[in-house]
Amino acid sequence: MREPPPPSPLPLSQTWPPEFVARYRAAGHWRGDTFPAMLRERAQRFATRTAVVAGDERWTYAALWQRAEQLAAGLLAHGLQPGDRVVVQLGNTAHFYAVVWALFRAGLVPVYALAAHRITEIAHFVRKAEATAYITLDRLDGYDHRLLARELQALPDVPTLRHVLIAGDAAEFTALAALQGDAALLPATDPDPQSVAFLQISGGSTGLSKLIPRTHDDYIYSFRASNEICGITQDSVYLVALPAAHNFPMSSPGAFGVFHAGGTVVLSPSPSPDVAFALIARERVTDLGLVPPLALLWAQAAATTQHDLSSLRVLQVGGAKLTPEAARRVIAGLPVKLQQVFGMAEGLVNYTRLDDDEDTLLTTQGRPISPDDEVLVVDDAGQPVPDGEVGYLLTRGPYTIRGYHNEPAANARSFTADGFYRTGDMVLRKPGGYLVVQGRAHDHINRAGEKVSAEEVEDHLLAHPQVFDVAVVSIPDDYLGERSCAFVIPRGDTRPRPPEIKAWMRTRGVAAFKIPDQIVFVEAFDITAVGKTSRKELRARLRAEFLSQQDSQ
Ligand code: OOB
Repeated sequence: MREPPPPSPLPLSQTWPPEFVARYRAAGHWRGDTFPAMLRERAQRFATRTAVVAGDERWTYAALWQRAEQLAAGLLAHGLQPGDRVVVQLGNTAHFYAVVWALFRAGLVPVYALAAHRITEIAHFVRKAEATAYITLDRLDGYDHRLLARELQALPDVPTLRHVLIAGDAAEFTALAALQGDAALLPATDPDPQSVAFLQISGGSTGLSKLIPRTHDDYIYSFRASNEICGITQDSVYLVALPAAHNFPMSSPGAFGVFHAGGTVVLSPSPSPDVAFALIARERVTDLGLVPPLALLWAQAAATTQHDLSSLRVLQVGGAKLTPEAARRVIAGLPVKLQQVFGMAEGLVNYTRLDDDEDTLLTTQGRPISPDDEVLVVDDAGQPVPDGEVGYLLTRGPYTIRGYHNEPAANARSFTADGFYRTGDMVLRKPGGYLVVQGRAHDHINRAGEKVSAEEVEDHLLAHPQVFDVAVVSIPDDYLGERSCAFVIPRGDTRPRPPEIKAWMRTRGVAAFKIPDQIVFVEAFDITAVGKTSRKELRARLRAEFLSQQDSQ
């Protein structure tokens, strides 16, 4: 067998210009922290405290570190090399933290996939990251991830992939539990604090998700500062009810904030109140984050629950817009302090502060973490608009990336020449710097916090033999916030049925949340007299027509 090419080293492409590096260091934001050093130090300092609770597993900090060291040594002995990228898909299981801690300890670079991702997304991440390994588990939520691993290995165009490692029953693959460690291989020194620690996944507002390179220094700053804002201490018991691999429950302040403080992270296998309320009562959970539809569901379920929720201190809601009325319902239904969180995996995170007045809490999405977060709200011409007027949000700061990994074309679009990230969000800024999110500039669907690119879904549907053309739009939805609707012009005389199209989409191996919620057949798209229309205009018109028809019914 031909030796696959070695993965190219990850460039330190996220270096901020020297004057910014100097500024962020001088301000004390960047302190030269690294993940392996932080985790080692926490494991010693909080050795006997409980770090992770998941199902029947209950690990102290010392036990988690010991597992991580063993696993790290095993991965290196197995042939992975420091700097290699590793796609990790472990859902909300204790394995997730053991593996991620191990990857940091070994100098390997995690690429965080969501449990919902399927072959199309996983293969894309492996290619873009030039990953050498995929770590997953045997089964999760009724899906056998070894099937996905087999499909991945059979692909002709993932030349860097050499290892598939499985937590649980590994079948023909290597079992994580079977790895034999060799501590001598473990890196003796800590990485450069400004090197890339991991790759996070973007919401993908145009086309496929992009990879977000976050450095040790920048990310650790973001959750250390979040801890102060959110009041996370070693007494915090934080419930991960959203997907653990998502940036919100990972770092805002999330599990890593809690590890930094020496608190306890409790993993919920599902965000449903039935499962989570029992865990809250049993573990005396104090803090957690939810997306708006779940927060509303929880507020309703709390009215009749038998479980004791009195330990709850702060409920964070973010990922999608929480309207003032929804915020009122959440506050009325749950015995807890509400905190709005408006963040993005690319960096910038805004929080309402715990002592904000009720109006701020209900009507804004908070203000940035850092005094060095620069926020610009601009018009179509890129000119700043006055406070109180809606514009495009641009940002730059000590934990906001300067570019996606391996995406020169997208970087030219998504970042200004002076390094501001174009978030794609429309906001208005209030005096005092609080932001109110108004919507998106790009076409994407924020489906209960899961971001779906209209373009990506259209691309899939266009591959269907009976689809002539398609436009995917977001439609307001009482439960999800937004749902996706595909307007389809069929090809030929026989119209496929919507369930057939949905089933076919599933065979494309994409995350289930990308399958259109609704499919509407149309004869033609009403192309204006000019004869040519942008997809953006087309989507906007279809959406407006659909909504006005709904209103008149
Ligand atoms: C979080 O991160 P992503 O990367 O999945 O999505 C970011 C996008 C934002 O650009 C915005 O469009 C939307 O999600 N968003 C919100 C929001 N929070 C996020 N839109 C309205 N109101 C909010 N409160 O979603 C994320 C990352 C860290 C912390 C929290 C959320």
